[in-house]
Amino acid sequence: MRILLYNPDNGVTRNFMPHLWMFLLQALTPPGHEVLLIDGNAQPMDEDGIARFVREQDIGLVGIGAMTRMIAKAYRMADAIRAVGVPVVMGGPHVTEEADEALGRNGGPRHADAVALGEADETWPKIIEDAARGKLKDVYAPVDEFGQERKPTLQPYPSIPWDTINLDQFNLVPKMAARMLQRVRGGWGTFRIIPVESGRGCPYGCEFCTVTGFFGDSIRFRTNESVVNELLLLKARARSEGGQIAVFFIDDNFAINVKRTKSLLRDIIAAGAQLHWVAQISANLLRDEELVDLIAASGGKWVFIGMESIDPANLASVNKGFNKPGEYAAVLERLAQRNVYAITSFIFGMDNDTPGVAERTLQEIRTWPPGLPIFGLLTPLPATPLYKRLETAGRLTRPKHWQEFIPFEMAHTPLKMTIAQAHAEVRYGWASSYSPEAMAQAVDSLRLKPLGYRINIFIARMCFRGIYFPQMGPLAWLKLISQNRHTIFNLVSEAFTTWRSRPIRAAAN
Ligand code: B12
Ligand code: SF4
Repeated sequence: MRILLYNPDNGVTRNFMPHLWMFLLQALTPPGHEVLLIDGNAQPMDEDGIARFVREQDIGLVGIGAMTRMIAKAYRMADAIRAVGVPVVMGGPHVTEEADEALGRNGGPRHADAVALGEADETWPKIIEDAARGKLKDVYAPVDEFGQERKPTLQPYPSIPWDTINLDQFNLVPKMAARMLQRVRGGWGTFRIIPVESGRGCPYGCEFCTVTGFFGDSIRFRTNESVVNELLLLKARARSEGGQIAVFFIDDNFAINVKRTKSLLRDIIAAGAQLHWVAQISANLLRDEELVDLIAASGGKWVFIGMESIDPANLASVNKGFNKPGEYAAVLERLAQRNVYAITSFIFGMDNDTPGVAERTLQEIRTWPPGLPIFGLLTPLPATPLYKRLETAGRLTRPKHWQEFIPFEMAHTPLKMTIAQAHAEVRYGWASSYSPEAMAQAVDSLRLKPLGYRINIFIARMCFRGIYFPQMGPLAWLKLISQNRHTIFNLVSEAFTTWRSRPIRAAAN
């Protein structure tokens, strides 16, 4: 049977990275089947396009995964596929919480033939077997023989054949530039960000988060050896194709067990498996100097920190009191001293937020080393404690907000500001942080660092801006390049001067 795994785009920006679930399920597919992957972020498709694709490619089963944010599009695509007679199985965090919605059991239309609840590592082979026999069940739950929920151990962990998988759709280097960049030092004909997990689960239980409920509060880790081997495979691929691969450790809190993280990072260094990497780590765990040393030595370049708010009352209200705003600056300095920078994520519209929260937050941010600030709105995702609290209090203004997804539109009213005010704060945060002046300032603040760091932060800022300001097509990018032409000109001239001075220095020597 030919199987298509599909993940829809979010309609606002292109994701910089493919989704791990696709590669994982592909690796877990029993022999005798062929699995094709389409990530809507890399290969945009509409309903007609996907219906045509499954017919022309003789697809026998389509698996669709989606977060809540993309579920409306996922349902539309599923409807189009089912309309041409091909069965659809859906999985991922949204349908796990809203299986009845996907199966049309709550009065709405049916979108999926089957739903895979929770982690599907062990149920996926069974789903394929049933689909091949034409006997799909409605629901596949990861349970043991006694009907108790069972979480995959991650030991052993499937080996994803990164050396042979077709990754053509996941290259961040524009086609026009690829040939020229292949010859740049180290080879830049391809640049791929690849998701790797080293563990699953998070015990912290922040009120707005799906993770503790979905993956559980006990953490499961892969062996160091299995992670190191995966990195070595990726490194070999990058070398063989004259390109670059960076890794995103998608663990929710990569240093949740500091001792184990240190041991993994030491093993990465010992095996020479360093690649540039990004990971999510909470600020409280970055107090440890030795950990930060190892992060830098093992290739860590960016750390995503869910700061959420600079107001301790807000943090307490969402069960994230372990974040201490008073130590944010020291944590970021500690990272920056080792040339590691932070993606600092903030949520506005919390219950203690009042108008002006964005400027108050920006005043703090301006005192920190440059990074990539991102701003979102508090969103009640299905089955989270936040959803339940707001529902009980009768505060949900759009209880089924995912059915009509509107970017940056709240689904409940915050206590001390209106929905419109909360959005205005987010807009202010993005506009102030990513204006051409702010970009130039971020680059300039790294003037004592080598040029590479300035280019890195500039390109990262150009991309991150797209999370809020739609920049899907070449025209949007051209406009952005023109707005930032002074910074680009300065960086290019400095690069040119550095390049020209090399032979002169060599000759002088
Ligand atoms: C990496 C990541 C991202 C990446 C992008 C995704 C990517 N390219 O990988 C980035 C950083 C860009 C990102 C952004 C966002 N993310 Co995110 N992200 C994650 C994260 C940390 C890891 C995802 C992952 O790979 N997990 C590991 C794999 C193995 O698990 P999985 O995807 O769930 O897949 C398993 C099962 O769900 C199931 N499955 C999944 N799909 C399918 C499909 C089929 C057919 C089947 C059978 C089974 C199946 O089988 C898999 C194996 O067991 C998760 C948290 C987490 N730990 O999962 C949050 C998470 C998915 N993100 C979340 C959110 C909210 C967001 C944002 C909306 C945040 C924001 N406010 O901006 C944005 C939206 C991005 C967008 N595209 O629009 C939520 C989603 C909750 C929900 N109900 O939708 C999560 C769960 C985190 C949370 N705090 O709750 N994210
Ligand atoms: S620390 Fe991160 S992953 Fe863990 S519960 Fe909080 S927000 Fe979710």
